[in-house]
Amino acid sequence: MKIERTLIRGIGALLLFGLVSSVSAQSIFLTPTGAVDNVNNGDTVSFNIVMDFSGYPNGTLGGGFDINFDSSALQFGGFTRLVVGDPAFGRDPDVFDGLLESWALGDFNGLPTSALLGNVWFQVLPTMGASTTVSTSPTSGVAGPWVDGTDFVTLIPVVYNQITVARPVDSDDDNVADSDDFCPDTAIPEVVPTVRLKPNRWALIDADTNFDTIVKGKGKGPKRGYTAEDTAGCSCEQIIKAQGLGLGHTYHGCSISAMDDWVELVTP
Ligand SMILES: [Ca+2]
Ligand SMILES: [Ca+2]
Repeated sequence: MKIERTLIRGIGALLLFGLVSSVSAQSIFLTPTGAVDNVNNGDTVSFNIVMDFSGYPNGTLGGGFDINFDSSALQFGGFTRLVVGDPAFGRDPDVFDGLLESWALGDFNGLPTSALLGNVWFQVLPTMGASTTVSTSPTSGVAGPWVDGTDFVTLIPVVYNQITVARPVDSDDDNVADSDDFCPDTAIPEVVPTVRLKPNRWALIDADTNFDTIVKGKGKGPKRGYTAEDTAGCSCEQIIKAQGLGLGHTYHGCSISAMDDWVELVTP
């Protein structure tokens, strides 16, 4: 049911945005059903597969294509193939490592000029780097190239596409994605404290994104801690600036109340 709803939403989106008619050359293309530029481990990325031969007056008898992905970045989840044209011509792709080979369709009466062919989905693996791609391409397998719908001989040039799937960008490397980061250009370690860190005061004084403090004598230390994630990507010096805090914080680190106020401010 979920897949069907996704497909129906996909059709609606295509009609709404006129994507089908905006592609001039004959094409078999992927269109993501959700955002693919901000993915994390375990996320599902899903693509509708669309054919658009509206620019080819003779129509097509049919043909096939492949879908390519990097299996070290994406775990193949599954596919749904819709029946388009003569069901006897339709063919499920063979699933290989990094390849769905020879997804095919055809009809002696001609295929529709534009159609949603189905959906394919993957899961983001921890081994994925900053980005990866999923693409359609001419088939390397048993399904043939795209053939003219009138003479059944002429091969039709077809355009394929490639979609980039990317992790969130964290420009200042503070472990908070740009889209969630209240403070760009965070320096770690930061210049605060300019004198020395005091007990119950906080700053990013080493290379990690956990706020540091000191424990006085044999004290137990504060039963708390803050990360750059808690502060929405802001260091003590950036909190001081944003809140207009006094010099004491600059000299000795941000107080617990300054930290708590800020965390509350930035927590949705
Ligand atoms: Ca960041
Ligand atoms: Ca930041």
